[in-house]
Amino acid sequence: MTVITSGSAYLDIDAYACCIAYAELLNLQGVPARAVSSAAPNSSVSPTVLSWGAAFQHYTPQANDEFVLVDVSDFQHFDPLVVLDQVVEVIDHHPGFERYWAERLGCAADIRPIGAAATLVFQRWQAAGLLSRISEPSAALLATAILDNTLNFTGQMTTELDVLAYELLVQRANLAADWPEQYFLECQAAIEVDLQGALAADLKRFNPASNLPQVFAQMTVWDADGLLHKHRNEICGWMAGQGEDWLLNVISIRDGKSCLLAEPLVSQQRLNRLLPLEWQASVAIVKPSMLRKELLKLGLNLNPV
Ligand SMILES: [Mn+2]
Repeated sequence: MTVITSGSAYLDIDAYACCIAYAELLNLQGVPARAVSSAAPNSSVSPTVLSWGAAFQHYTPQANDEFVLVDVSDFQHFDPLVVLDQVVEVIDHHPGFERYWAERLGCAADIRPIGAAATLVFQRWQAAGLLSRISEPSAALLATAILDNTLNFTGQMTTELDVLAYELLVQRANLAADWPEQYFLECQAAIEVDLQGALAADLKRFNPASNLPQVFAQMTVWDADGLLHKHRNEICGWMAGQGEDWLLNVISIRDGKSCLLAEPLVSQQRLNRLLPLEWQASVAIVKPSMLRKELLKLGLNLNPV
């Protein structure tokens, strides 16, 4: 049996889609395969996505199982059910472990900088000439994973290949024209139901040498202005409880911007050294949106005074 699986902490929509759609392709090609995971989906696997009924399968380990890793290549972070020596293929878009896997697996390691791992799985379907036979749920999952991981095609890792894959997949997926908006609104609703959980789930701590605020949270929503209007007090209260130097980066898909929320003056001053910002009521707008890892790059490149 070939087991298609991903990371250990949680499944985002990209990992979720890749497992299911790649297992379907292998089965169609006569290779017995299952999508298996010990991890739970996170808020990017929205209620509508779950309603499509594509599911992971039960798994009883057998000695000669082979493993395919999707959307993960860091061997400290993959699902505990994986037997490292029995990994036969890796499909991923996270940097850092390309050489390790290339030496181990040769061309069976497909790790490339691209918006979504789902785009790489789409390319497998296309190369096999089987795209006309992909199921509706698998096409919809891969398309939604591309939307999410590319921040609706505004993220810096987005490529032409992601755009093309999405165009071809939506034709097979029977998705509504306003699906991107509906999807990101659903994710926002899930965040708003458990705001503190969402803040905690994507919070990183930096030391002062990074030139970033020491507590740095990030979230992706449809409408950042709406979120901040409704929940600003709760957010500020919770963030202040994490430290005296903090920032929340709210990525707003609707308008392709980042809202940086930082109440402490020291945090605003740190950010002012990285890029020109205008603060109004502790919020500064950055357009186009920026990811935390892009701000980190600015901080690390800053020469100490
Ligand atoms: Mn991904």
